[in-house]
Amino acid sequence: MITSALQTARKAYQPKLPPVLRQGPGAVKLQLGAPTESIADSQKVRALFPLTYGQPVAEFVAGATASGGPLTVGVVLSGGQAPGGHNVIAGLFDALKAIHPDSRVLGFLGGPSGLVEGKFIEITASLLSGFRNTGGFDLIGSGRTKLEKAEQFQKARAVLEKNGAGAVVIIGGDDSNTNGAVLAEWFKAQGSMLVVVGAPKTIDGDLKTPQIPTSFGFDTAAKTYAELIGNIERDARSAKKYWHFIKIMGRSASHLALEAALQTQPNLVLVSEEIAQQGTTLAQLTVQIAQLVDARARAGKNFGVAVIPEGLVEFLPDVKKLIATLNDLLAHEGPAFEAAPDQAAKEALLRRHLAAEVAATFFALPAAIRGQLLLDRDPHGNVQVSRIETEKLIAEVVGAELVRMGSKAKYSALTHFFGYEGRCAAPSNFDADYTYTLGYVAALLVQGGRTGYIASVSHLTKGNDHWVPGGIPLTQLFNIERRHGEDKPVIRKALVELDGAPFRQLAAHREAWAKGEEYVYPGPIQYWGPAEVCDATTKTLELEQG
Ligand code: FBP
Repeated sequence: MITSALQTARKAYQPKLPPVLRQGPGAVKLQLGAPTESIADSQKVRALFPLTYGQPVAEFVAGATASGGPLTVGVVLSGGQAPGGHNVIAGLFDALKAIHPDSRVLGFLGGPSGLVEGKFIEITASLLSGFRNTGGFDLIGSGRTKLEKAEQFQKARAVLEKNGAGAVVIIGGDDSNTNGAVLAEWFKAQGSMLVVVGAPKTIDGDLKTPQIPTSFGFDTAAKTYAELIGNIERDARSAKKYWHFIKIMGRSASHLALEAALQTQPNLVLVSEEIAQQGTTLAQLTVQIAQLVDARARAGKNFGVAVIPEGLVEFLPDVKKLIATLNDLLAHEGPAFEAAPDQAAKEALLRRHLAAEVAATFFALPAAIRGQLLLDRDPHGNVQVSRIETEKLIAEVVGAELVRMGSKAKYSALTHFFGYEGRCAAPSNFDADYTYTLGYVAALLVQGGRTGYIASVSHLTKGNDHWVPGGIPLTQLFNIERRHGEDKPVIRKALVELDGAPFRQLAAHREAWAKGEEYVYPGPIQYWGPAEVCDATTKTLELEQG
Protein backbone atom coordinates (compact mmCIF):
# COMPACT_ATOMS: atom_id res chain seq x y z
CA MET A 1 0.00 0.00 0.00
CA ILE A 2 1.35 3.45 -0.90
CA THR A 3 1.35 5.69 2.14
CA SER A 4 1.30 9.48 2.33
CA ALA A 5 4.11 11.43 3.98
CA LEU A 6 1.84 12.11 6.94
CA GLN A 7 0.96 8.44 7.30
CA THR A 8 4.62 7.49 7.27
CA ALA A 9 5.48 10.06 9.91
CA ARG A 10 2.42 9.18 11.96
CA LYS A 11 3.39 5.51 12.01
CA ALA A 12 6.27 6.44 14.28
CA TYR A 13 4.01 8.16 16.83
CA GLN A 14 4.17 6.37 20.16
CA PRO A 15 0.83 6.83 21.91
CA LYS A 16 1.13 8.16 25.43
CA LEU A 17 0.09 5.85 28.26
CA PRO A 18 -0.95 7.14 31.68
CA PRO A 19 1.99 7.20 34.14
CA VAL A 20 0.90 4.10 36.05
CA LEU A 21 1.09 1.97 32.89
CA ARG A 22 4.41 3.29 31.61
CA GLN A 23 6.56 0.73 33.44
CA GLY A 24 4.65 -2.14 31.85
CA PRO A 25 2.17 -4.75 33.14
CA GLY A 26 4.57 -6.07 35.78
CA ALA A 27 4.55 -2.75 37.63
CA VAL A 28 0.81 -2.31 37.93
CA LYS A 29 -1.79 -4.06 40.01
CA LEU A 30 -5.54 -4.23 40.01
CA GLN A 31 -7.29 -2.55 42.91
CA LEU A 32 -10.95 -3.36 43.45
CA GLY A 33 -13.45 -0.93 44.95
CA ALA A 34 -16.84 -1.49 46.53
CA PRO A 35 -19.56 -3.60 44.87
CA THR A 36 -21.66 -1.71 42.33
CA GLU A 37 -25.35 -1.35 41.49
CA SER A 38 -26.84 -0.79 38.06
CA ILE A 39 -27.86 2.79 37.25
CA ALA A 40 -31.54 1.81 37.51
CA ASP A 41 -33.80 -1.23 37.88
CA SER A 42 -31.17 -2.94 40.00
CA GLN A 43 -33.36 -5.84 41.14
CA LYS A 44 -34.36 -6.78 37.64
CA VAL A 45 -30.82 -6.41 36.30
CA ARG A 46 -29.44 -8.46 39.20
CA ALA A 47 -31.94 -11.22 38.45
CA LEU A 48 -30.85 -11.31 34.80
CA PHE A 49 -27.11 -11.28 35.60
CA PRO A 50 -26.85 -13.36 38.78
CA LEU A 51 -23.20 -14.27 38.20
CA THR A 52 -21.71 -10.99 36.97
CA TYR A 53 -23.95 -8.43 38.67
CA GLY A 54 -22.53 -6.01 41.20
CA GLN A 55 -18.82 -6.55 40.56
CA PRO A 56 -16.55 -3.81 41.94
CA VAL A 57 -15.04 -0.98 39.94
CA ALA A 58 -11.41 -1.78 39.12
CA GLU A 59 -8.54 0.67 39.09
CA PHE A 60 -4.94 0.09 38.08
CA VAL A 61 -2.42 1.37 40.59
CA ALA A 62 1.34 1.10 40.93
CA GLY A 63 2.42 -2.24 42.39
CA ALA A 64 3.90 -5.53 41.37
CA THR A 65 1.94 -8.21 39.55
CA ALA A 66 3.49 -11.64 39.22
CA SER A 67 4.39 -12.28 35.59
CA GLY A 68 1.97 -14.79 34.14
CA GLY A 69 2.06 -17.21 31.25
CA PRO A 70 1.14 -16.38 27.66
CA LEU A 71 -2.44 -15.30 26.94
CA THR A 72 -4.39 -15.78 23.73
CA VAL A 73 -7.09 -13.16 23.23
CA GLY A 74 -9.61 -12.67 20.45
CA VAL A 75 -10.62 -9.19 19.37
CA VAL A 76 -13.75 -8.00 17.54
CA LEU A 77 -14.56 -4.60 16.05
CA SER A 78 -18.32 -4.13 16.20
CA GLY A 79 -20.57 -1.58 14.47
CA GLY A 80 -19.65 1.64 12.73
CA GLN A 81 -16.06 2.75 12.22
CA ALA A 82 -14.53 5.13 14.75
CA PRO A 83 -11.04 6.68 14.64
CA GLY A 84 -8.65 4.79 16.89
CA GLY A 85 -9.96 1.24 16.56
CA HIS A 86 -6.59 0.03 15.27
CA ASN A 87 -4.86 1.57 18.27
CA VAL A 88 -7.08 -0.37 20.67
CA ILE A 89 -5.76 -3.50 18.98
CA ALA A 90 -2.20 -2.12 19.12
CA GLY A 91 -2.50 -1.40 22.87
CA LEU A 92 -3.97 -4.84 23.47
CA PHE A 93 -1.21 -6.48 21.44
CA ASP A 94 1.64 -4.56 23.10
CA ALA A 95 0.35 -5.21 26.62
CA LEU A 96 -0.17 -8.92 25.96
CA LYS A 97 3.31 -9.24 24.46
CA ALA A 98 4.71 -7.39 27.47
CA ILE A 99 2.90 -9.82 29.77
CA HIS A 100 4.47 -12.69 27.84
CA PRO A 101 6.17 -12.69 24.42
CA ASP A 102 4.27 -15.84 23.41
CA SER A 103 0.88 -14.20 23.91
CA ARG A 104 -1.31 -14.08 20.81
CA VAL A 105 -4.06 -11.82 19.46
CA LEU A 106 -6.67 -13.30 17.12
CA GLY A 107 -8.47 -10.68 15.07
CA PHE A 108 -11.97 -11.87 14.17
CA LEU A 109 -12.94 -10.76 10.69
CA GLY A 110 -15.95 -8.68 9.75
CA GLY A 111 -17.26 -8.06 13.26
CA PRO A 112 -19.13 -10.38 15.62
CA SER A 113 -19.99 -12.77 12.78
CA GLY A 114 -16.26 -13.57 12.49
CA LEU A 115 -16.29 -14.76 16.08
CA VAL A 116 -19.32 -16.97 15.56
CA GLU A 117 -18.05 -18.37 12.26
CA GLY A 118 -14.46 -18.77 13.42
CA LYS A 119 -13.02 -16.45 10.76
CA PHE A 120 -9.89 -14.74 12.04
CA ILE A 121 -6.33 -13.78 11.37
CA GLU A 122 -3.49 -13.77 13.84
CA ILE A 123 -2.32 -10.21 14.50
CA THR A 124 1.45 -10.04 14.18
CA ALA A 125 3.83 -7.18 14.92
CA SER A 126 4.62 -6.68 11.23
CA LEU A 127 0.96 -6.71 10.20
CA LEU A 128 0.07 -4.26 12.94
CA SER A 129 2.91 -1.88 12.15
CA GLY A 130 1.11 -0.61 9.04
CA PHE A 131 -2.04 0.17 11.04
CA ARG A 132 -0.75 1.95 14.14
CA ASN A 133 -2.28 5.42 14.54
CA THR A 134 -4.38 4.99 11.39
CA GLY A 135 -8.12 5.54 11.03
CA GLY A 136 -10.51 2.91 9.75
CA PHE A 137 -11.23 -0.65 10.79
CA ASP A 138 -9.70 -2.27 7.72
CA LEU A 139 -7.18 -4.36 9.65
CA ILE A 140 -9.90 -6.89 10.48
CA GLY A 141 -13.14 -5.18 9.39
CA SER A 142 -16.31 -4.67 11.37
CA GLY A 143 -19.95 -5.70 11.19
CA ARG A 144 -23.33 -5.16 12.76
CA THR A 145 -24.31 -8.77 13.48
CA LYS A 146 -25.98 -8.82 16.87
CA LEU A 147 -24.49 -11.39 19.24
CA GLU A 148 -27.55 -12.28 21.28
CA LYS A 149 -28.64 -15.88 20.80
CA ALA A 150 -27.49 -18.87 22.83
CA GLU A 151 -26.71 -20.67 19.58
CA GLN A 152 -24.26 -17.88 18.62
CA PHE A 153 -22.75 -17.92 22.11
CA GLN A 154 -22.23 -21.68 21.85
CA LYS A 155 -20.42 -21.26 18.53
CA ALA A 156 -18.31 -18.39 19.86
CA ARG A 157 -17.30 -20.50 22.83
CA ALA A 158 -16.33 -23.41 20.59
CA VAL A 159 -14.28 -21.12 18.32
CA LEU A 160 -12.42 -19.50 21.22
CA GLU A 161 -11.73 -22.80 22.97
CA LYS A 162 -10.66 -24.56 19.80
CA ASN A 163 -8.10 -21.84 19.14
CA GLY A 164 -6.80 -21.71 22.68
CA ALA A 165 -8.19 -18.26 23.42
CA GLY A 166 -9.07 -17.45 27.02
CA ALA A 167 -10.80 -14.16 26.33
CA VAL A 168 -12.43 -11.93 23.77
CA VAL A 169 -12.29 -8.14 23.66
CA ILE A 170 -15.36 -6.58 22.03
CA ILE A 171 -14.77 -3.05 20.78
CA GLY A 172 -18.21 -1.55 20.33
CA GLY A 173 -20.98 0.84 21.32
CA ASP A 174 -23.90 0.50 23.72
CA ASP A 175 -25.55 -2.42 21.89
CA SER A 176 -22.34 -4.39 21.39
CA ASN A 177 -21.31 -3.94 25.02
CA THR A 178 -24.82 -4.89 26.15
CA ASN A 179 -24.40 -8.10 24.21
CA GLY A 180 -20.86 -8.49 25.60
CA ALA A 181 -22.28 -8.43 29.13
CA VAL A 182 -24.87 -11.05 28.21
CA LEU A 183 -22.11 -13.19 26.68
CA ALA A 184 -19.95 -12.86 29.82
CA GLU A 185 -22.88 -13.98 31.97
CA TRP A 186 -23.65 -16.85 29.62
CA PHE A 187 -20.04 -18.11 29.64
CA LYS A 188 -20.05 -18.11 33.44
CA ALA A 189 -23.39 -19.87 33.59
CA GLN A 190 -21.95 -22.57 31.34
CA GLY A 191 -19.03 -23.02 33.73
CA SER A 192 -16.61 -21.57 31.16
CA MET A 193 -13.64 -19.49 32.30
CA LEU A 194 -13.73 -17.40 29.11
CA VAL A 195 -13.39 -13.70 29.83
CA VAL A 196 -15.28 -10.97 27.94
CA VAL A 197 -13.99 -7.39 28.10
CA GLY A 198 -15.38 -4.37 26.23
CA ALA A 199 -13.97 -1.08 24.95
CA PRO A 200 -16.21 2.00 24.48
CA LYS A 201 -16.39 2.87 20.78
CA THR A 202 -18.65 5.17 18.78
CA ILE A 203 -18.21 8.52 17.13
CA ASP A 204 -21.77 9.31 18.25
CA GLY A 205 -20.58 9.92 21.82
CA ASP A 206 -23.69 8.28 23.26
CA LEU A 207 -21.88 5.58 25.24
CA LYS A 208 -21.09 7.80 28.14
CA THR A 209 -21.52 7.55 31.90
CA PRO A 210 -19.87 9.26 34.86
CA GLN A 211 -17.30 6.46 34.80
CA ILE A 212 -16.80 6.46 31.01
CA PRO A 213 -16.44 10.15 30.16
CA THR A 214 -16.43 9.61 26.39
CA SER A 215 -16.35 6.91 23.76
CA PHE A 216 -13.38 6.85 21.45
CA GLY A 217 -13.68 8.36 17.98
CA PHE A 218 -15.94 11.20 19.13
CA ASP A 219 -12.97 13.55 19.50
CA THR A 220 -11.57 12.98 16.01
CA ALA A 221 -14.92 12.89 14.23
CA ALA A 222 -16.10 16.10 15.92
CA LYS A 223 -12.84 17.87 15.10
CA THR A 224 -13.07 16.74 11.48
CA TYR A 225 -16.61 18.06 11.16
CA ALA A 226 -15.66 21.28 12.96
CA GLU A 227 -12.83 21.86 10.50
CA LEU A 228 -15.24 21.50 7.57
CA ILE A 229 -17.91 23.69 9.17
CA GLY A 230 -15.30 26.35 9.92
CA ASN A 231 -14.23 26.32 6.27
CA ILE A 232 -17.83 26.71 5.16
CA GLU A 233 -18.37 29.57 7.62
CA ARG A 234 -15.39 31.36 6.14
CA ASP A 235 -16.84 30.87 2.69
CA ALA A 236 -20.26 32.06 3.85
CA ARG A 237 -18.89 35.30 5.29
CA SER A 238 -16.73 35.80 2.19
CA ALA A 239 -19.33 35.12 -0.50
CA LYS A 240 -22.31 36.32 1.56
CA LYS A 241 -24.81 34.64 -0.74
CA TYR A 242 -25.64 31.15 0.55
CA TRP A 243 -27.39 29.57 3.44
CA HIS A 244 -25.57 26.33 4.24
CA PHE A 245 -27.52 23.50 5.86
CA ILE A 246 -25.12 20.92 7.24
CA LYS A 247 -26.24 17.57 8.58
CA ILE A 248 -23.81 16.02 11.07
CA MET A 249 -23.67 12.30 11.81
CA GLY A 250 -24.55 10.90 15.18
CA ARG A 251 -27.67 8.78 14.71
CA SER A 252 -29.98 9.56 17.66
CA ALA A 253 -27.93 11.72 19.97
CA SER A 254 -26.97 15.28 18.99
CA HIS A 255 -23.58 15.22 20.76
CA LEU A 256 -21.57 15.51 17.54
CA ALA A 257 -23.67 18.36 16.13
CA LEU A 258 -23.54 20.17 19.46
CA GLU A 259 -19.79 19.66 19.85
CA ALA A 260 -19.04 20.77 16.29
CA ALA A 261 -21.21 23.84 16.89
CA LEU A 262 -19.48 24.69 20.16
CA GLN A 263 -16.21 24.59 18.23
CA THR A 264 -17.45 26.71 15.32
CA GLN A 265 -20.35 28.91 16.57
CA PRO A 266 -22.66 28.76 13.53
CA ASN A 267 -25.83 30.84 13.22
CA LEU A 268 -28.02 27.90 14.12
CA VAL A 269 -27.61 24.44 15.56
CA LEU A 270 -30.59 22.23 16.17
CA VAL A 271 -30.48 19.87 19.13
CA SER A 272 -32.89 16.99 18.65
CA GLU A 273 -33.25 16.39 22.37
CA GLU A 274 -34.49 19.97 22.90
CA ILE A 275 -36.88 19.70 19.97
CA ALA A 276 -38.34 16.51 21.43
CA GLN A 277 -38.66 18.08 24.86
CA GLN A 278 -40.50 21.08 23.44
CA GLY A 279 -42.61 18.93 21.13
CA THR A 280 -41.74 21.12 18.13
CA THR A 281 -43.32 19.83 14.94
CA LEU A 282 -41.70 20.04 11.52
CA ALA A 283 -44.03 22.89 10.57
CA GLN A 284 -43.17 24.86 13.71
CA LEU A 285 -39.45 24.28 13.26
CA THR A 286 -39.72 25.41 9.64
CA VAL A 287 -41.31 28.68 10.73
CA GLN A 288 -38.61 29.25 13.35
CA ILE A 289 -35.79 28.75 10.87
CA ALA A 290 -37.51 30.82 8.18
CA GLN A 291 -37.87 33.66 10.68
CA LEU A 292 -34.16 33.49 11.41
CA VAL A 293 -33.33 33.57 7.69
CA ASP A 294 -35.71 36.49 7.24
CA ALA A 295 -34.30 38.40 10.22
CA ARG A 296 -30.75 38.06 8.90
CA ALA A 297 -31.91 39.13 5.45
CA ARG A 298 -33.49 42.26 6.94
CA ALA A 299 -30.09 43.02 8.45
CA GLY A 300 -28.62 42.72 4.95
CA LYS A 301 -27.25 39.20 5.52
CA ASN A 302 -28.52 36.74 2.97
CA PHE A 303 -26.25 34.03 4.23
CA GLY A 304 -25.80 31.78 7.20
CA VAL A 305 -24.73 28.40 8.49
CA ALA A 306 -27.09 25.92 10.15
CA VAL A 307 -26.04 22.62 11.71
CA ILE A 308 -28.55 19.78 11.85
CA PRO A 309 -28.11 16.57 13.83
CA GLU A 310 -28.50 13.37 11.83
CA GLY A 311 -31.32 11.97 13.96
CA LEU A 312 -33.52 15.09 13.88
CA VAL A 313 -36.45 13.54 12.01
CA GLU A 314 -36.90 10.93 14.71
CA PHE A 315 -37.29 13.64 17.37
CA LEU A 316 -39.90 15.80 15.64
CA PRO A 317 -43.07 14.37 17.23
CA ASP A 318 -45.12 14.29 14.02
CA VAL A 319 -42.34 12.71 11.92
CA LYS A 320 -41.47 10.36 14.79
CA LYS A 321 -45.04 9.08 14.81
CA LEU A 322 -44.90 8.66 11.06
CA ILE A 323 -41.62 6.73 11.24
CA ALA A 324 -42.93 4.45 13.99
CA THR A 325 -46.02 3.71 11.90
CA LEU A 326 -43.90 3.05 8.81
CA ASN A 327 -41.55 0.76 10.79
CA ASP A 328 -44.52 -1.31 11.93
CA LEU A 329 -46.03 -1.39 8.48
CA LEU A 330 -42.78 -2.40 6.81
CA ALA A 331 -42.28 -5.10 9.44
CA HIS A 332 -45.77 -6.53 8.92
CA GLU A 333 -46.44 -5.80 5.26
CA GLY A 334 -42.83 -6.26 4.15
CA PRO A 335 -43.47 -8.66 1.25
CA ALA A 336 -46.23 -6.47 -0.22
CA PHE A 337 -43.96 -3.43 -0.10
CA GLU A 338 -41.07 -5.32 -1.63
CA ALA A 339 -43.31 -6.53 -4.45
CA ALA A 340 -44.45 -2.98 -5.25
CA PRO A 341 -42.45 -2.05 -8.36
CA ASP A 342 -41.79 1.63 -7.61
CA GLN A 343 -42.32 4.44 -5.13
CA ALA A 344 -45.71 5.34 -6.59
CA ALA A 345 -46.95 1.79 -6.05
CA LYS A 346 -45.54 1.73 -2.50
CA GLU A 347 -47.24 5.03 -1.75
CA ALA A 348 -50.54 3.75 -3.12
CA LEU A 349 -50.25 0.89 -0.61
CA LEU A 350 -49.51 3.38 2.13
CA ARG A 351 -52.60 5.45 1.36
CA ARG A 352 -54.63 2.38 2.19
CA HIS A 353 -52.85 1.70 5.49
CA LEU A 354 -52.04 5.08 7.04
CA ALA A 355 -54.41 6.97 9.32
CA ALA A 356 -55.38 10.39 7.92
CA GLU A 357 -53.14 12.44 10.24
CA VAL A 358 -50.06 10.28 9.61
CA ALA A 359 -50.75 10.19 5.88
CA ALA A 360 -50.93 14.01 5.88
CA THR A 361 -47.48 14.22 7.49
CA PHE A 362 -46.08 11.73 4.99
CA PHE A 363 -47.50 13.26 1.84
CA ALA A 364 -46.51 16.78 2.90
CA LEU A 365 -42.85 15.71 2.67
CA PRO A 366 -40.85 16.14 -0.55
CA ALA A 367 -40.95 13.01 -2.76
CA ALA A 368 -37.24 12.25 -2.29
CA ILE A 369 -37.59 12.23 1.50
CA ARG A 370 -40.70 10.03 1.26
CA GLY A 371 -38.66 7.57 -0.78
CA GLN A 372 -35.83 7.63 1.77
CA LEU A 373 -38.26 6.94 4.62
CA LEU A 374 -39.30 3.77 2.80
CA LEU A 375 -35.76 2.42 2.39
CA ASP A 376 -34.65 -0.78 4.15
CA ARG A 377 -34.44 -0.71 7.95
CA ASP A 378 -31.24 -1.54 9.86
CA PRO A 379 -30.86 -4.92 11.64
CA HIS A 380 -32.75 -3.49 14.64
CA GLY A 381 -35.75 -2.50 12.46
CA ASN A 382 -34.89 1.23 12.67
CA VAL A 383 -34.84 3.75 9.88
CA GLN A 384 -31.27 4.47 8.70
CA VAL A 385 -31.05 8.16 9.48
CA SER A 386 -27.74 8.57 7.66
CA ARG A 387 -29.65 7.90 4.44
CA ILE A 388 -32.36 10.51 5.01
CA GLU A 389 -31.41 13.86 3.55
CA THR A 390 -32.75 15.93 6.41
CA GLU A 391 -30.52 18.84 5.39
CA LYS A 392 -32.31 18.96 2.01
CA LEU A 393 -35.69 18.61 3.66
CA ILE A 394 -35.04 21.58 5.93
CA ALA A 395 -33.56 23.70 3.14
CA GLU A 396 -36.60 23.02 0.97
CA VAL A 397 -39.35 23.57 3.55
CA VAL A 398 -37.69 26.76 4.76
CA GLY A 399 -37.60 28.06 1.17
CA ALA A 400 -41.31 27.34 0.78
CA GLU A 401 -42.09 29.00 4.11
CA LEU A 402 -40.17 32.16 3.15
CA VAL A 403 -42.34 32.44 0.05
CA ARG A 404 -45.48 31.78 2.08
CA MET A 405 -44.63 34.51 4.57
CA GLY A 406 -43.77 36.97 1.81
CA SER A 407 -40.15 37.35 2.91
CA LYS A 408 -37.85 39.53 0.81
CA ALA A 409 -34.84 37.35 1.70
CA LYS A 410 -32.61 36.34 -1.22
CA TYR A 411 -32.57 32.72 -0.23
CA SER A 412 -30.12 30.40 -1.90
CA ALA A 413 -29.52 27.18 0.03
CA LEU A 414 -26.66 24.70 -0.20
CA THR A 415 -26.72 21.40 1.64
CA HIS A 416 -23.97 19.16 3.03
CA PHE A 417 -23.77 15.93 4.98
CA PHE A 418 -20.67 15.32 7.07
CA GLY A 419 -20.69 11.78 8.37
CA TYR A 420 -18.46 9.21 6.77
CA GLU A 421 -15.84 11.96 6.33
CA GLY A 422 -15.16 11.79 10.07
CA ARG A 423 -15.51 8.12 10.88
CA CYS A 424 -12.18 6.95 9.52
CA ALA A 425 -10.03 10.06 9.93
CA ALA A 426 -6.56 9.46 11.35
CA PRO A 427 -7.11 9.60 15.11
CA SER A 428 -6.26 12.85 16.86
CA ASN A 429 -3.53 12.64 19.48
CA PHE A 430 -6.27 12.38 22.09
CA ASP A 431 -7.96 9.45 20.36
CA ALA A 432 -4.64 7.80 19.47
CA ASP A 433 -3.56 7.91 23.14
CA TYR A 434 -6.98 7.11 24.55
CA THR A 435 -7.55 4.08 22.33
CA TYR A 436 -4.06 2.70 22.86
CA THR A 437 -4.63 3.01 26.62
CA LEU A 438 -8.03 1.32 26.36
CA GLY A 439 -6.45 -1.62 24.53
CA TYR A 440 -3.66 -1.83 27.08
CA VAL A 441 -6.19 -1.76 29.92
CA ALA A 442 -8.33 -4.41 28.21
CA ALA A 443 -5.29 -6.73 28.24
CA LEU A 444 -4.74 -6.10 31.95
CA LEU A 445 -8.43 -6.76 32.69
CA VAL A 446 -8.13 -10.04 30.80
CA GLN A 447 -5.00 -10.91 32.76
CA GLY A 448 -6.92 -10.18 35.96
CA GLY A 449 -9.79 -12.41 34.85
CA ARG A 450 -12.28 -9.51 35.07
CA THR A 451 -15.08 -10.78 32.85
CA GLY A 452 -18.08 -8.54 32.10
CA TYR A 453 -15.98 -5.36 32.37
CA ILE A 454 -15.43 -2.47 30.00
CA ALA A 455 -12.03 -0.76 29.86
CA SER A 456 -12.13 2.80 31.12
CA VAL A 457 -9.93 5.83 31.58
CA SER A 458 -10.98 8.69 33.85
CA HIS A 459 -9.69 12.26 34.41
CA LEU A 460 -9.39 12.60 30.65
CA THR A 461 -9.34 16.39 30.50
CA LYS A 462 -6.36 16.92 32.73
CA GLY A 463 -3.76 15.70 30.27
CA ASN A 464 -2.39 12.25 29.86
CA ASP A 465 -0.17 12.51 32.94
CA HIS A 466 -3.35 12.51 35.05
CA TRP A 467 -5.30 9.75 33.35
CA VAL A 468 -6.51 6.96 35.61
CA PRO A 469 -7.00 3.57 33.91
CA GLY A 470 -9.48 1.02 35.19
CA GLY A 471 -12.42 -1.20 34.45
CA ILE A 472 -16.15 -0.72 34.95
CA PRO A 473 -18.46 -3.69 35.48
CA LEU A 474 -20.86 -3.59 32.55
CA THR A 475 -23.90 -4.34 34.69
CA GLN A 476 -23.33 -1.00 36.41
CA LEU A 477 -24.27 0.72 33.13
CA PHE A 478 -27.54 -1.18 32.71
CA ASN A 479 -31.19 -0.30 33.04
CA ILE A 480 -34.32 -1.97 31.74
CA GLU A 481 -35.90 -0.55 28.58
CA ARG A 482 -38.86 -1.53 26.46
CA ARG A 483 -37.53 -2.78 23.12
CA HIS A 484 -39.82 -4.27 20.48
CA GLY A 485 -42.53 -4.89 23.05
CA GLU A 486 -40.23 -6.58 25.60
CA ASP A 487 -38.40 -5.46 28.73
CA LYS A 488 -34.67 -5.73 27.97
CA PRO A 489 -31.58 -5.06 30.04
CA VAL A 490 -29.55 -2.54 28.05
CA ILE A 491 -26.79 -0.01 28.49
CA ARG A 492 -28.56 3.32 28.59
CA LYS A 493 -27.91 5.42 25.49
CA ALA A 494 -26.65 8.82 26.62
CA LEU A 495 -28.50 11.61 24.81
CA VAL A 496 -27.67 15.31 25.15
CA GLU A 497 -28.79 16.49 28.58
CA LEU A 498 -30.55 19.82 28.44
CA ASP A 499 -29.34 20.70 31.92
CA GLY A 500 -25.79 19.63 31.06
CA ALA A 501 -22.95 22.12 30.70
CA PRO A 502 -22.45 21.75 26.90
CA PHE A 503 -26.09 22.51 26.10
CA ARG A 504 -26.17 25.35 28.62
CA GLN A 505 -23.10 26.83 26.94
CA LEU A 506 -24.96 26.78 23.64
CA ALA A 507 -28.14 28.21 25.15
CA ALA A 508 -26.19 31.11 26.63
CA HIS A 509 -24.66 32.10 23.30
CA ARG A 510 -26.93 31.05 20.46
CA GLU A 511 -28.85 34.30 20.22
CA ALA A 512 -25.64 36.20 19.54
CA TRP A 513 -24.43 33.51 17.12
CA ALA A 514 -27.74 33.73 15.22
CA LYS A 515 -27.49 37.48 14.64
CA GLY A 516 -23.80 37.95 14.04
CA GLU A 517 -20.91 36.06 12.52
CA GLU A 518 -19.17 34.83 15.63
CA TYR A 519 -17.73 32.01 13.58
CA VAL A 520 -14.65 30.17 14.85
CA TYR A 521 -12.27 28.32 12.52
CA PRO A 522 -10.70 25.33 14.27
CA GLY A 523 -8.71 24.26 11.19
CA PRO A 524 -7.51 20.70 10.56
CA ILE A 525 -6.49 18.33 13.33
CA GLN A 526 -2.84 18.91 14.22
CA TYR A 527 -0.59 16.07 15.26
CA TRP A 528 2.60 17.99 16.05
CA GLY A 529 2.97 21.34 17.76
CA PRO A 530 1.94 23.05 20.98
CA ALA A 531 -0.11 20.87 23.34
CA GLU A 532 -3.02 23.34 23.40
CA VAL A 533 -3.35 22.87 19.64
CA CYS A 534 -2.59 19.16 19.38
CA ASP A 535 -3.77 17.51 22.57
CA ALA A 536 -6.89 19.50 23.49
CA THR A 537 -9.99 17.42 24.17
CA THR A 538 -13.50 18.28 22.98
CA LYS A 539 -15.47 21.22 24.40
CA THR A 540 -18.06 18.69 25.57
CA LEU A 541 -15.55 16.84 27.71
CA GLU A 542 -14.00 20.07 28.93
CA LEU A 543 -17.39 21.48 29.98
CA GLU A 544 -18.71 18.24 31.44
CA GLN A 545 -15.60 17.42 33.42
CA GLY A 546 -14.95 20.99 34.48
P1 FBP B 1 -21.96 2.99 15.82
O1 FBP B 1 -23.05 3.41 16.75
O2 FBP B 1 -21.97 1.55 15.51
O3 FBP B 1 -20.61 3.45 16.30
O4 FBP B 1 -22.17 3.73 14.42
C1 FBP B 1 -22.48 5.06 14.39
C2 FBP B 1 -22.80 5.59 13.01
O5 FBP B 1 -21.66 6.15 12.43
C3 FBP B 1 -23.95 6.59 13.11
O6 FBP B 1 -23.46 7.87 13.43
C4 FBP B 1 -24.59 6.48 11.76
O7 FBP B 1 -25.94 6.84 11.81
C5 FBP B 1 -24.45 5.02 11.46
O8 FBP B 1 -23.30 4.59 12.14
C6 FBP B 1 -24.32 4.74 9.99
O9 FBP B 1 -24.32 3.38 9.82
P2 FBP B 1 -23.78 2.62 8.53
O10 FBP B 1 -22.32 2.46 8.72
O11 FBP B 1 -24.46 1.31 8.59
O12 FBP B 1 -24.11 3.45 7.33
